[in-house]
Amino acid sequence: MTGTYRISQSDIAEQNAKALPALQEDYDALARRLARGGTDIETIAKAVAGFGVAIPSWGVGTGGTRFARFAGVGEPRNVLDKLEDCATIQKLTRATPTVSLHFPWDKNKDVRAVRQLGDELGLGFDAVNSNTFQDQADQQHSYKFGSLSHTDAATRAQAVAHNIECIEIGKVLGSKALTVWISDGSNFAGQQHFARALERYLESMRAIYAKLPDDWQVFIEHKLFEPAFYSTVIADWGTNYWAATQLGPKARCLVDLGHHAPNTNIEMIVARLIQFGKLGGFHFNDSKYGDDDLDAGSINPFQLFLVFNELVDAADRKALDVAPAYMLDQSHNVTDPVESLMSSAMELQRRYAQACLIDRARLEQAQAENDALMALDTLKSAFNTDVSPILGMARHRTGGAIDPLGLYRWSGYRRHKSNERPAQSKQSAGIV
Ligand SMILES: [Mn+2]
Repeated sequence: MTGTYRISQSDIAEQNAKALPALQEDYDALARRLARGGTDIETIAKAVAGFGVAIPSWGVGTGGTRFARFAGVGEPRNVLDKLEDCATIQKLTRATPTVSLHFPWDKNKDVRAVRQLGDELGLGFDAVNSNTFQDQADQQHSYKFGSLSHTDAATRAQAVAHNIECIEIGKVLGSKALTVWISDGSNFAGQQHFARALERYLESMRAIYAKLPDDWQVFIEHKLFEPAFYSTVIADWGTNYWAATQLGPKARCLVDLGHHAPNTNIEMIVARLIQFGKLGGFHFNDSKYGDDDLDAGSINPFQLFLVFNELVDAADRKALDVAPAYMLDQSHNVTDPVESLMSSAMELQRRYAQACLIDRARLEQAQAENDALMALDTLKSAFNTDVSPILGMARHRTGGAIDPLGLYRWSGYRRHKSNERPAQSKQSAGIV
């Protein structure tokens, strides 16, 4: 069972009342400034209020590296505790209305009870994630040398069956998508036949695809390295696009920002996938070196802004036939996961709001005239605008906290949870 402590709406109202006068003053000043450029602040505030990103259930626990995991206090012990933390993030930020579950990590005897708690907490369920990158205690065949692309047919069949089971669980939850990431690949030149491995993958994916309900999608996630360090079967967006195209209209590509080589032009990958009608969604995070799973926008906020520039541009041009699914995918090793997830969700809102501020006519003109400097200046002037008052006002109007981090710390939520959730000795260790 979940704990009893919850941050109340009256706590939020009480704290917001103190912060509102200053917020209103800043909001009005920004409204006047934006109006000079012909932008109505209310339009942006409404867009921000409608923005939502899914919380990954694995994100509310303390992560870890290959070396160690340093457990936090009051960590969620099961999927129900995780939902409780996700609901807290949503209550304060109003930017995270859904949760993305991961199986078998989030397995519960009673899936309906999970759905019911979600309903009670006002949380929906985004894509379900399968896991064929580690062996479970009760499984017959090992994934040591791969899963959906394994050389052994029985191992592939087991991995396919697991993905189909995820779809079945997702149906009960009300999910509409399955995210598939495989760790399949090789560590030695010659270890794997590139073409045959990809063919085997596609055959497995076809079996999974055939079980997707009509209104579902499957998101394919590519990653260039790790845990396989020489080659991965779905290494890049090109392979991802090819696989999604082979499978059919319900298959789309998922872009995890950390799954590319450093300095890759991710915003252009996003633009390409939009143009080709195959962008499915995102796993937002940030990185300095590889798949670091750092908090979104903590290293390269401008890149995040440029990704949203492509998304807003596509939405304006009506180039998106389906709204991409936004999910966070981060590992929190040194921070309180609730705080990191709140701050990442708000970071996405910030870059989204700024992307909405871009003067598209001015940008288009600069592009037509090959005025490189003015093109960048158009982007930079939006990026340099402090949209904090818009974010705070959007939260206030939707019942969230003007200052989520401040309110969270003031509430002592983590302290309450550390009493309700005694530390468990059998916490899993290592990277997730
Ligand atoms: Mn990911």
